[in-house]
Amino acid sequence: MKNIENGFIDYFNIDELLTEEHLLIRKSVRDWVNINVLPDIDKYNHEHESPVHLIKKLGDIGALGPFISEKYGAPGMDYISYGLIMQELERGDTAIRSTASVQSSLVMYPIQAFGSETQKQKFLPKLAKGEIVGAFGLTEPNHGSDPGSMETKFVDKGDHYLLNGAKMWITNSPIADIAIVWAKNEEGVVKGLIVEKGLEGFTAPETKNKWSLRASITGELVFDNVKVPKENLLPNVKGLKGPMMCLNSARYGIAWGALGAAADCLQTAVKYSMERKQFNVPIASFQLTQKKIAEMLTELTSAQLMAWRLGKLMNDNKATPSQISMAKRNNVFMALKIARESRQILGAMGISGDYPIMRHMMNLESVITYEGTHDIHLLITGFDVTGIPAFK
Ligand code: TGC
Ligand code: FAD
Repeated sequence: MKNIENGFIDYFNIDELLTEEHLLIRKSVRDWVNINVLPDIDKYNHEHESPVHLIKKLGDIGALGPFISEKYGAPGMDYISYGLIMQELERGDTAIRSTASVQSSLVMYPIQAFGSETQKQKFLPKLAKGEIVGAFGLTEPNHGSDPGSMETKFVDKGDHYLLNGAKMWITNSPIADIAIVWAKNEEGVVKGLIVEKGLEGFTAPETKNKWSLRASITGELVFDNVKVPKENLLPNVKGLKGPMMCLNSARYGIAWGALGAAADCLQTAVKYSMERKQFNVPIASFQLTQKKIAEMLTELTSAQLMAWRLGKLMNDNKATPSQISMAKRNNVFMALKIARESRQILGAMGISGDYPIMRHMMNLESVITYEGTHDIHLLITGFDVTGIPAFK
């Protein structure tokens, strides 16, 4: 089992491309996941409950806003470190990575990039420590892939903004203290508002009965004549590019996160295939099992290299949205295929909660849809190559 046993799969010695600091960060998050996530995560999934007590601990290990400036109480790390953290968290469960990526890329990033100095000072240190939880409201009941047609709107009432509308499928909305809400002003221009919990007319009901991401809380954001203080408008961005820039950062993190889920499935399958005997030999002896393993390892290795290269481009501020789309799409699809193939190697055991594969597979069915569906990302690449948008 060359290069695939030491807690993670590294067939192409990609570790040699990482710094000592990267390796240390990865090890500390890996150890943290082993202790804090793995023992109970199957139970949380069965009970359709989120381990919310882990949020503050995520802050303690620097997993909330890793790339946000130290000036605001965050770690100020590079994008490879962010990717490695997402990879390790998703090896535990996608729900934990989702919480960290929403807080980091979809809540802290827009406040740092588009917020006033007062907003940054007020919210970022608490978000970094996990003392408050954030959510990101872009998707609406009638507008998912096409957020530009959003109906949520606000009007200027002199001393406040009046917000009306609804957002749906929002990670952590029922437990969020603040939500970054994207809404149109009277001119139809998309702007971002920081909506704080407790405002009259603002509710966040939970969306129950999910068969995927069961250890993550999902809900709505409903605004019925909510008076939002004027100082809560993000002053430094307008248009759909605001939320899309947040998505660039989150999609990048997902491209790494998928590596963690995939590696966990593949490692489980390889180990099982060496131990399980049929026809008096380990099932790993069969050519068809080896074909599955070899193909999965090849795909995972390609995805790891893509994530690493994208991380270097992110660090140099050179990654394009289309490159990020390609990596998100490729790596999540790779992880889902590996989960499906690994599950087959385990036979009936593959559906058991005693192994992580089925849980990863169900989670990945959300990941392939959120942050832009598999097909939308394909069309983004098509647009980049041809210059022709095939969305409409
Ligand atoms: P289009 O006309 O192409 O663009 C409108 C404006 O936005 C700009 N833009 C971007 N800017 C930066 N980065 C990007 N990735 C950008 N994509 C677009 C664009 O340049 C333009 O700017 P300007 O200045 O010219 O106005 O927009 P469109 O309406 O045709 O839509 C394009 C499309 C379909 C690609 C896009 O809207 C899309 O990606 N749709 C998918 C929606 C999506 O990803 N939603 C995610 C919701 S959040 C979520 O799922 C969180 S899951 C959380 C968890 O991890 O738990
Ligand atoms: P639709 O847009 O209705 O798409 C349905 C199908 O049609 C898809 O297969 C799609 O690819 C296809 N399709 C749509 N348009 C085209 C086209 N032009 N060409 C070809 N095919 C097309 N959103 C947030 O804002 N914040 C969150 O925190 C958040 N968290 C989420 C958590 C979970 C667990 C899930 C499942 C979703 C979450 N989302 C969140 C929403 C997510 O981003 C949307 O589900 C996603 O963008 C797709 O939108 P939709 O579900 O409305 O599907």
